[in-house]
Amino acid sequence: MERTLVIIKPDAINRDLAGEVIQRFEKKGLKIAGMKMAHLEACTLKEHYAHHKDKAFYEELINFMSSVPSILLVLEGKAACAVVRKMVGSTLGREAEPGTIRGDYSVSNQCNVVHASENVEIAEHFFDFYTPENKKAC
Ligand code: FUP
Repeated sequence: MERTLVIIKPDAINRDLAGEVIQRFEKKGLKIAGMKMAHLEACTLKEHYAHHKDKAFYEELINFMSSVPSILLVLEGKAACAVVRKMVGSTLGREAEPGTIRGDYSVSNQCNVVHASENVEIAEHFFDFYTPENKKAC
């Protein structure tokens, strides 16, 4: 069975949407294989979003993502990565299709409710990446 990593972002926590978002994944038939709340640190996030480091929104993105704790969720199911990415919708809230999580809950480019791993390799990398042991390296 495939596993993927979802981050329920600070905007969803601030807007009390975490339960609703988690419920959508559960109702779809995905199993919660792990869950924890964690205050993601800027140094960790800088590595996570390194591919965006030259973008104008990079610093603001790091500040936003480290503003309050997020929920890290490991979801398990058949083709979990693709299924979850489809449910999450496209990156920019205003452009995301209605019916997707971002399409239903976000009109923002930055505050788009959730992050989901693109594929299994990336998901597996981030399972280890967001452990307390890794945090010490920052
Ligand atoms: P995604 O894989 O859909 O999460 O999207 P990206 O990796 O391309 O983008 C990561 C994050 O950058 C988004 F979730 C939000 C942020 N972002 C902005 O803040 N402004 C933009 O114009 C585009 C992305």
